[in-house]
Amino acid sequence: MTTSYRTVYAFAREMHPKTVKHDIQYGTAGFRTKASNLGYIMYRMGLLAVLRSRYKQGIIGVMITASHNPECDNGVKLIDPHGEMMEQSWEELATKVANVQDDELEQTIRDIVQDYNIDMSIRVNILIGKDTRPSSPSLAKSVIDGVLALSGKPIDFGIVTTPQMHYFVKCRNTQNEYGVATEEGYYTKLVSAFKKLRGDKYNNKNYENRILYDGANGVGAKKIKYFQERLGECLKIVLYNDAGIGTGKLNHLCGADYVKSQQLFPTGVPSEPNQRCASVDGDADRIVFYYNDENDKFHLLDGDRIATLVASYLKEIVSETGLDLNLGLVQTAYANGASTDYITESLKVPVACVSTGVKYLHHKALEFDIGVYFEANGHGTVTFSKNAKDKLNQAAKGNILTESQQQAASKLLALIDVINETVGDAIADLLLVETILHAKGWNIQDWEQTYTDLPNKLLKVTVQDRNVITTKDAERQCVTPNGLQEEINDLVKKYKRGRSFVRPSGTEDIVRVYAEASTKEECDKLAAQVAQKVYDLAGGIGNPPLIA
Ligand code: G16
Repeated sequence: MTTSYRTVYAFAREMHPKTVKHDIQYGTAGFRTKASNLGYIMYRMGLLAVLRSRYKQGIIGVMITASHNPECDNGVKLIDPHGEMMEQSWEELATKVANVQDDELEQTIRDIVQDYNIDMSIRVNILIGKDTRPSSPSLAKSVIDGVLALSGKPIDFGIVTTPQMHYFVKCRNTQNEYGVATEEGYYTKLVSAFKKLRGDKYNNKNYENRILYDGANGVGAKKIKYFQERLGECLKIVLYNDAGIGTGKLNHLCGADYVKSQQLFPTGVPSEPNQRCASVDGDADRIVFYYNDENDKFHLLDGDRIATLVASYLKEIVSETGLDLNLGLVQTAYANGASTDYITESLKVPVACVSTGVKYLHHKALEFDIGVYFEANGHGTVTFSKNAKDKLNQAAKGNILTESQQQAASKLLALIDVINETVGDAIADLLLVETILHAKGWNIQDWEQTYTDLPNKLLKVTVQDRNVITTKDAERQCVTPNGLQEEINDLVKKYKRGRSFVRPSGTEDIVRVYAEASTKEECDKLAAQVAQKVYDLAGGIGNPPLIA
């Protein structure tokens, strides 16, 4: 088979011409912007996926989603053969391919082929998935054109969650060793492991097997139905926010991002006192838990809470197995200070802090035998090294350990199958949390009582060019604009347990401000004051932030 490069420019010129003058960057989770500006980017990512696939000699995934963003946005990210986010060194290439002029595209592709010594005769399959955004089908068509232009074979998985796509890619590349690369295979793997761990006793002490589920009016609402069918009475998932495609309701006043960033109960879910609820985001790769108490006070259990729950449980089981496996936890600067104290001081699990973006957390987690990573926004999972899996498999089978140690090893092996190791997966994480709460006999209040969060606040500031903000030290320190970090330091000093940082978002055209302090009033004030400094020193536009 030979690939003709001529179609590359012809397709671009006739069907997918570059429509945006300014450059767009491969951000925290790929390209993300107004859907109407993305046609040519999608086509070009189809081209790049084929190059990456031939270079890696493995199957590559392309996911079309803008996750937590509003319905009018869309985005695209590439998934590497292990089911992970595309290697960072290729992000620059992606940005280059996305931004060259149409008549430079063919040469850019030729240059990459030459520089990376890519064998263009290799037959490759590119898996394509999309969320429920109305713009997704036509954008998928553009990706397919890109794949075909370089003689790749597109395989369309239709509407799926982002973590399902990561799972499919990994399954295909491991010849189904990781699982069967179909939706059915995914449901079967997760549900069988969950049921095995739960056994016949659906409730346990304070734990009740009922949860209210906010589907964010997205793909997470569609796919949870397959779990409802399979789980039945074992776990009663009551679905809310399942509006039709194109109703404009995706992530609107609901979903994990809304609940976490606004710290509010979502619309569309009934408020039942002390009832455990969960919200996923628009592509179901994040989840947060929450409840309203009898006084209608809202309580949030976010990604930090999930991380601590999971790490503490894994630590218990690992010690029951008697095996020597190192367990570590990875967070970002957004992690609540109280959670980090709890992990280091009470759980005595080592913690690493990395920049925002699952790609950074995932890679750090791989350094441990068992790496738990979660962003405070509810995006995370657990990774297990080959060493850990080998030891557990031997322990579960062999006679070297006591019976209780063998049982613990078998339990941990089943737990691995409830987890989607490739990326944060809201539904797999839901099943994991439910498994742990059930095992501990805990209700959501028992879970919450493990430590007390410091009040915290997230704000957004709109500036002319968010790239004027640069950071270091896992985004905890601001390098430019000059003087901003000093101003933040001066403000933080005034508040007990004060902490604040700013960073440009990689998924929205804004700067994010995070603050925490010992009281809610002080935290709100600190956040607003830091936001004002960003507005003043980083070229704020529109209305200045309000100072509480
Ligand atoms: C994506 C990334 C997350 C990140 C989030 C917000 O999530 O996968 O790792 O935390 O964006 O990023 P930023 O603060 O740079 O806008 P999602 O769920 O939107 O795909």
